Amino acid sequence: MTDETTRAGFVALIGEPNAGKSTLLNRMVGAKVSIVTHKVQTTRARIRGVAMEGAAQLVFVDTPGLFQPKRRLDRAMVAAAWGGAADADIVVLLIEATRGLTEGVETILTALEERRRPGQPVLLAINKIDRVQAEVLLALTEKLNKRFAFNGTFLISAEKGHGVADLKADLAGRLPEGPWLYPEDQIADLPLRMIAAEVTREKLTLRLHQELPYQLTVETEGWEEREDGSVRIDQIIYVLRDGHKGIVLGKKGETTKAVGQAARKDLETFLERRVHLFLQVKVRPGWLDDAERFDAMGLDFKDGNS
Ligand SMILES: Nc1nc2c(ncn2[C@@H]2O[C@H](COP(=O)(O)OP(=O)(O)OP(=O)(O)O)[C@@H](O)[C@H]2O)c(=O)[nH]1
Ligand SMILES: [Mg+2]
Repeated sequence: MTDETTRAGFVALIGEPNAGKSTLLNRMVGAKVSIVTHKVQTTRARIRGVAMEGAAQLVFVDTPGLFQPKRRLDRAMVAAAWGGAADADIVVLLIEATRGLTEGVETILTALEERRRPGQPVLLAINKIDRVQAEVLLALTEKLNKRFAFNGTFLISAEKGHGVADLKADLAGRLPEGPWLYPEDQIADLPLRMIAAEVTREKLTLRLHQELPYQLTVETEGWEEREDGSVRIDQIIYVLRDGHKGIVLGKKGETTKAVGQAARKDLETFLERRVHLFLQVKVRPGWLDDAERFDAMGLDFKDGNS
C-alpha cells in the first residue's frame, strides 16, 4: 500500500468524426468499450471508459464526432458531444495528422473558445502520426498552437499506441484530488445491453454500404442468463424502409447471419462466456424521429430540436 493521494475526474475526447476518439478510449481502458469503424459518425452517444494511472482514476468520455448536423439524430449527437466537453475536468481535442487544420477543426476551435470554462485545460492530441512524416507534425503542431491556447500537445497513434502513455500520465497529473468515482476494476459505464447493441451496430456498419449504417439502429430486447453460464441476447435492428430490410438481411439472410456471427464472437470475448445472439430486422419508418429510440441510444431527443 502507498499513501499516495487519490485523484479522479473526467476527460472528454472530442474531435471531428473519424479522428480516432473511440480508438483512443479503448486503448486507454485496455478493452474494447466503444465501437470503431473506418466510417464517420460511428459513435452516437457519450461512452465512458475507466482507466487507472497510479493512484489516479481517469474517466474517459468518448463523444460523437463534431460536424455540421443536418438531421435530428445528428443534432442530438453533436449536443451530446459538447455536453461531454462541458462536464469534463479536461478536454482532449483529437486531430488527424493526415488532415490537419480543416474547416471542421476550425469550427470546433471557434466553438471551443466560447465554451471552454475558465481554467479548464484543453490538450491537443494529434493522432494517426504513424501515417505522416515528422516535418508535417512539426508544422502542424506550430500552426495549431498559434491558433488556440492549448495546455499541451501530444503526438500520438491511438491505434499503434505511440505517445499514449505520455498523454495518460499528463492527464492523471491534472486531475483534481479526490476519491475514485468507480470501483477499481470497472472499465465501462454503459449498460451491457447497450454495449451489446453497439457491437452489432459496428458489424452492420462495417458490412453495409453508403447511407444504410446511418439509417439503422440496434436495440437489445432480451437478455437471459442461462443456467449453463451462457447468455441469450435478443436484438432488433430498426430500419427505415422495406428495401433496407432486404439489404440488411441479405440473400437468404446471409448478411444478418454474418453480422450475428461476428458480433457474437466479440461479445463472447467481452463478456467472457458463451453467447447466443438472435437478430431480428424490423421496419420502423419514423425511428429517426422517435423519442424512445433516442432514449435507447442514450441521447436526448430534445437536443435534436432545430
Ligand atoms: N493509421 C491509424 N489509424 C487510426 C488511428 N487511430 C484510429 N485510426 C482509425 O481511424 C478510424 C476511425 O477511428 P474511430 O476511433 O472510430 O474514430 P472516432 O473519432 O471515434 O469516429 P466517430 O465515432 O465517427 O466520431 C478507424 O478506422 C481507426 O482504425 C491511428 O493512430 N493510426
Ligand atoms: Mg467514435
